[in-house]
Amino acid sequence: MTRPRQPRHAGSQGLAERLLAGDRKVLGRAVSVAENGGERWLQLNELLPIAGNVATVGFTGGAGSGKSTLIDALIGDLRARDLAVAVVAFDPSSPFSGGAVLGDRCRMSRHHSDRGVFIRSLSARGSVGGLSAGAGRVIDTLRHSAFDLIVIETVGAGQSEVDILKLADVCVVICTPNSGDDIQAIKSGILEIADILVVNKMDLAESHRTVQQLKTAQNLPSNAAHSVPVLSTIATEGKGVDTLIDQILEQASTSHRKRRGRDGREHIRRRVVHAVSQELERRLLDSSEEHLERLCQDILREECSVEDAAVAWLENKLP
Ligand SMILES: Nc1nc2c(ncn2[C@@H]2O[C@H](COP(=O)(O)OP(=O)(O)O)[C@@H](O)[C@H]2O)c(=O)[nH]1
Ligand SMILES: [Mg+2]
Repeated sequence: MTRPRQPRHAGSQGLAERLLAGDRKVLGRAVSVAENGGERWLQLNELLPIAGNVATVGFTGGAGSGKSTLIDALIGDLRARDLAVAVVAFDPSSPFSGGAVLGDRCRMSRHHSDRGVFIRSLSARGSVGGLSAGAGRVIDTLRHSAFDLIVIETVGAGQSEVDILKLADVCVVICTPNSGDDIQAIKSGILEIADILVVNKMDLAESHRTVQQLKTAQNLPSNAAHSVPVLSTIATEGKGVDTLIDQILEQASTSHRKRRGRDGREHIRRRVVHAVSQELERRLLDSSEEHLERLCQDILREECSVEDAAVAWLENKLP
């Protein structure tokens, strides 16, 4: 399929070229363009290949389960393996944005001065069309960068977070001992998309029991089709992180196609529908389409509501 032509923008051209050439200095700008969406994003996106190659791993779990601490330890280990990593945190309380939560500022600032590490916190605010649409654009953009792995952090709270995790090739769900996380996770449908379960805070009491419970649940005949590894970590001490990375990299190398097949279609459909509505909005706001003008007049004369007008306009257009 050929892409519809958009007017070229010199800035977008340079940005796309540098991004594809692996220039990390332009990443912040490219991510902002993607996050904000709109015309600039359409121009940039047109210049990028359809699919990027960088593998993505999503981390989710309750607030305070240790996602950020674990990702921080992961960054250290990946760098020791000479692998470059980009982190996108969709978590308003994330220390990546707050800066002060982790306490260990030296460790974080080491990452910040390291060109092999890119960290960005995003919020729903400012992103056109909500969290998951903005996330999709940002992750698509990073997939064209020169990193070896993209890490996504989300609090596993709602549908938009589940949507974000579906963008990831590998999904890691973090539980903590005795917190009822496992039950919450099942409720929100997160476990269905987990590829790896991690019990973090193994230094706490009852941790082995939690691991055992999750392993038992994995082995139930009803779960036979979706049995995933259960790993243990102590994020604050970096324990278990090496094994977790091995597992992530192994799954990332094989799971891209699997995920696209499993739930990719529905997810892509959602994104296409969203993109259609964005594009429609852009075109309609710029046009003086006759039927729309007439409906606006009707609303002003209080002859119909905005909702009635919207339905009337669409029914006139759609088959
Ligand atoms: N005891 C213990 N505390 C941990 C561990 N991992 C993280 N924490 C602490 O849990 C708190 C929340 O961690 P954070 O990474 O911000 O959680 P997030 O909200 O999931 O990103 C912090 O005080 C961490 O120091 C662990 O393995 N053991
Ligand atoms: Mg966090």
